[in-house]
Amino acid sequence: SKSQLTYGARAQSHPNPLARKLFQVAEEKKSNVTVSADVTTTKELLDLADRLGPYIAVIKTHIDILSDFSQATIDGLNALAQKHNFLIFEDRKFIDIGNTVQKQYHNGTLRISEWAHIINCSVLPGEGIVEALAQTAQSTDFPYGSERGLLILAEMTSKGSLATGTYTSASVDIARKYPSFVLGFVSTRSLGEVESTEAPAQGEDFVVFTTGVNLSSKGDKLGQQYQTPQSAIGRGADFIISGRGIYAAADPVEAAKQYQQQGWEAYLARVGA
Ligand code: 5IU
Repeated sequence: SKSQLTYGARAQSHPNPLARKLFQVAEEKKSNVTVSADVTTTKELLDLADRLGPYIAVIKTHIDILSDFSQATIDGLNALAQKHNFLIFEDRKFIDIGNTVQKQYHNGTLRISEWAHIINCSVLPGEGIVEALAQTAQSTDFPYGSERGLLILAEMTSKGSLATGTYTSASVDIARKYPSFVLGFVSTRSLGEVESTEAPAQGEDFVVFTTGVNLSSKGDKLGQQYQTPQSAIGRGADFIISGRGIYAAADPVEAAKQYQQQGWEAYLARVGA
C-alpha cells in the first residue's frame, strides 16, 4: 500500500486529479482533518467553515439537515472553500438504482453535483450506482470547478454494522473498476489488501477517510463507536473525520487545532518523517 508515502509524493503520482488536489491541500496546510459540520442552519455552517477553515483539509456536510438551505448556502460555502483552500465532501451516501441517483446527485433542491467535490455511495445496489454517478460527474461543467470524486462506503463505524465481509470486498472490486472516478473508501482501515476478484492496477493508491474519530469519547448512545486520530491513522486512514469532537467542543477552534496536530503527528510517524 501507499500509506508509507508522504502526501506530497502521493499528490505527484496519483492518477486521479481530485486525489492529487486533496493530497496537495493536506501537504500545504499540514492537515488531514475533515470536520463533519453536522449543524442545522446555514449561519452555523458558514461560521464553522470560516473559523475552522485554516486547520482542515476537507469539510464534510449533510446538506439535507439544514433548515434554511438556499443558493446563499452554496455560494457561502464555496467562497470559504476558496478562501481557506479546503474541499467539500457531501456525505449523501447515495444508495439507489442508477437512474434515481443521477437525479439525486444533479437535480432537486440541493444540486449536489454543482458544489460537492467529493460524494460517497454504498455499493449495495451493485456497480451500476458508480457508473451512474460517474456519468453525471463527467458530463457537465460545474460553476465552481469540475473535479469530482467518489468514496465508496465500504465499512461503517456504528455498532453492528453490516458493511463487512463480502460487502466490503465487493467495494474494493468495484473501486478497482472505476479508477478515474473512485478516490477510495470511507472505511476504518486500508483495504488494498482485502481479497478481491479484481487485480490491483499498477500504482493503485486508494484514499482512506475514517469517521468516528474523537479524542474525548468512546461512543454515543446511538451506536457510534470512536477511536483516536492515532489509532485511525495507524490502521490506514489518510483523512480523519471528526464531528462532535470538534464542533461540539467548548472551543471548536482549539479542538480543530488539536485534531490537526495529533492527526499530523500520527501521519508523520507513519511515513517515518
Ligand atoms: N459517519 C459515521 N460513521 C460512518 C459513516 C459516516 O459516523 O461509518 I460512512 C458520519 C456520521 C456523522 C459523522 O456525520 O460521520 C460522525 O460524526 P461524529 O464525529 O459527531 O460522531
